[in-house]
Amino acid sequence: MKQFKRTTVTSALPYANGPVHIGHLAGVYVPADIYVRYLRLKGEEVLFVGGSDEHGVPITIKAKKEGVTPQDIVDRYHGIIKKSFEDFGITFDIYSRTTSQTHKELASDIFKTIEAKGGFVEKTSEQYFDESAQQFLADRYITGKCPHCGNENAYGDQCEACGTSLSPTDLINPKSAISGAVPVMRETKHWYLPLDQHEAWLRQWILEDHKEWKPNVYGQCKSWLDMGLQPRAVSRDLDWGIPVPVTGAEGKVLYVWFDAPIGYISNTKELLPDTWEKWWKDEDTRLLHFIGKDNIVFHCIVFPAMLKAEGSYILPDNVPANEFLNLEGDKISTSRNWAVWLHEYLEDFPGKQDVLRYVLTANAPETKDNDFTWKDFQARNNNELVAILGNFINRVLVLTNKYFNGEIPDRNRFTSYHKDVMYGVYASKFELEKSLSEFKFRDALKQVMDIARIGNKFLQDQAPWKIWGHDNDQVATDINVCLEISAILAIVMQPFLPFTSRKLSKLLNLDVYNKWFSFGIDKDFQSSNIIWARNTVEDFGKLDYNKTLLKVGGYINAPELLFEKIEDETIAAQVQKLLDTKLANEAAAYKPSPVKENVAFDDFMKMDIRVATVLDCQKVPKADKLLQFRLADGMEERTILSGIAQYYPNPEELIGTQVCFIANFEPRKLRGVMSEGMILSAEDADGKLVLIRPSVKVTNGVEVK
Ligand code: B3M
Ligand code: ZN
Repeated sequence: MKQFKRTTVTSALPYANGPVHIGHLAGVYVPADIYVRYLRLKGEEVLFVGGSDEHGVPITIKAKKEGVTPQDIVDRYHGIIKKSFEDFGITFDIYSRTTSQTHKELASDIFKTIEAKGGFVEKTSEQYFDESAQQFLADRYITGKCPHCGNENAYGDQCEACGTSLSPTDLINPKSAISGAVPVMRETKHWYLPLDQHEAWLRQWILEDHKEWKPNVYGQCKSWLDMGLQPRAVSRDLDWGIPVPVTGAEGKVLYVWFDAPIGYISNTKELLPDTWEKWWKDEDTRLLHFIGKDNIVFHCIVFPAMLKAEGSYILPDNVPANEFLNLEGDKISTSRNWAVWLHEYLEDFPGKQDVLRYVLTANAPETKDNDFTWKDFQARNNNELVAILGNFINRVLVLTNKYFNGEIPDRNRFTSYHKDVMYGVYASKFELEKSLSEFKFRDALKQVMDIARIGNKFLQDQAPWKIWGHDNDQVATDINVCLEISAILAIVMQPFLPFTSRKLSKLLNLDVYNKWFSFGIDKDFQSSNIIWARNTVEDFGKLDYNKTLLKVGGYINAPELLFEKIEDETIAAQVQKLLDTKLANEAAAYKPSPVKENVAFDDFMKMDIRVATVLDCQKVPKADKLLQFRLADGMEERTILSGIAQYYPNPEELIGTQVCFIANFEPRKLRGVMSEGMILSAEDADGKLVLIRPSVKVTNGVEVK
């Protein structure tokens, strides 16, 4: 394998049209941050580039909806997103934006270079034009009826009801979303990247030279290539974006997917105006793109073709894309608010960034889509972080204080058994590095936990509390070994659990913590994080089977818990929050059924609707849906069966409440029981039936009119 001198790591630029959620973190930013922190730990030269993607049609649509400018939208969300990443300890060297001046210039320059080399083809085609708004319509700006499912509100690029990808001309009765006008076809010229001309080298480069790419990435590339590549338009008729920098292109901007990946380069240039080129043009630089699976084609095929056409840039060495994270069984969706937003998580779980980082890594969608559930979140916190990692560290700190007043004891009874234990720890560290080098973050995190497991088992087997007073030298040696394992944990956990690593380093009084502290970096957490990450290097280098990190005679600090149990109520509240979202979504999506044909007053009067009090209510045996009511109807009593059992799992709770029923409904026999009427319910948006009752108690038998 080629030896590189340095690594440029990019992570997808999130669209600045909404906040970021756990799916973003799990799929892209946590793995990228772990990887970068790991390289820094090893003392390697690495640059971590991030930023917001601030162009594209969805941003203009959101702006229009809110009556503000697209710039207002991106200013708002860029700030929120940047802060979320900082809060979660994502240690970008730069997080900038694609509306920066540097970016506009560089994107234009790259376009011009490709254009000058004849790397584009120009084509004229017919596209929908809105005559009243005097503009061409982006696919998203055209709505109409879906030819597949009949949904009246499908978009020109996709029907959200049935999920089919569409093109605007597929829509039946297309309408402009700007003016409501029926659009007309008009000719327009665009610049295309002729991907078909790039197919041969792409095939060789990906399918032959990069067989080591993750199977999900390789497989997607292969299927794109096997379908045959088509020229792709890289310009759009739109007024939000970077103007196409050639004459004759008035009113046209660069397609967002043309300018966005260039953002990685521009942000590097903004950070390092004099030395940026070595991160992008030197064959000794290894380029890595961390992305989600929906971005694979752009990073493995389109962007490399752009860079190749430009001619002076390196291509990615790997693109470790992840699959998707779902939430409680449903696809995460910004528009449906089906997400756990990072800023909201921190409001509900202050200081628990590492718990989320842990859960998202342990359950990362590395090879297939995965599901985030609050129950799993709780279980991993309570059964893994608290019970394994936190428990080990806490016992060690408490015992050191109890037996040695916090002083690190000597290990003069160090035996081959202790040596074997330490060997096990180093074997895990070795596996951890191997997993990270293969982008297997879940496996790597498991190695961290295995080190804690080794520690716990060792402590349990040695049981110093049983020999204290009989053989204190033995206890001293065992505690020394446990403290050493704790120190190793503080360092190897740093890429995964940076906040906990910092806390543990402080508790153990590790050199690295003290040095870090002397930077005074608590004041500025983000830069502190980077300095911190860089300064753990020394200790990672010292991690050597034959050496120790801790000095005998040094002191540790008073114990503090690293993690705390998360209670059932806390989890129930989060689940309830999601259920509320679901209900709100259903209510928002609800379309009342058409009103039925008019009825005359006399016809209405034929219906005898009355109020009664429930005397008794029970499930009908062997009938899932039926409840049997005994009602006091002001006359005698009557029995009515109603198909609402699944919505009232505790029917006895209905006793004493009032219901409305049709008294002159033809009696009929159901399951051998005569039902004398019909009880009235409303059917909610989700299909749930809810009993109708008077708002205050009324006399049994009165009529509803
Ligand atoms: N903004 C799509 C996304 O957020 C897009 C990524 C750009 S990476 C250059 O999924
Ligand atoms: Zn459809």
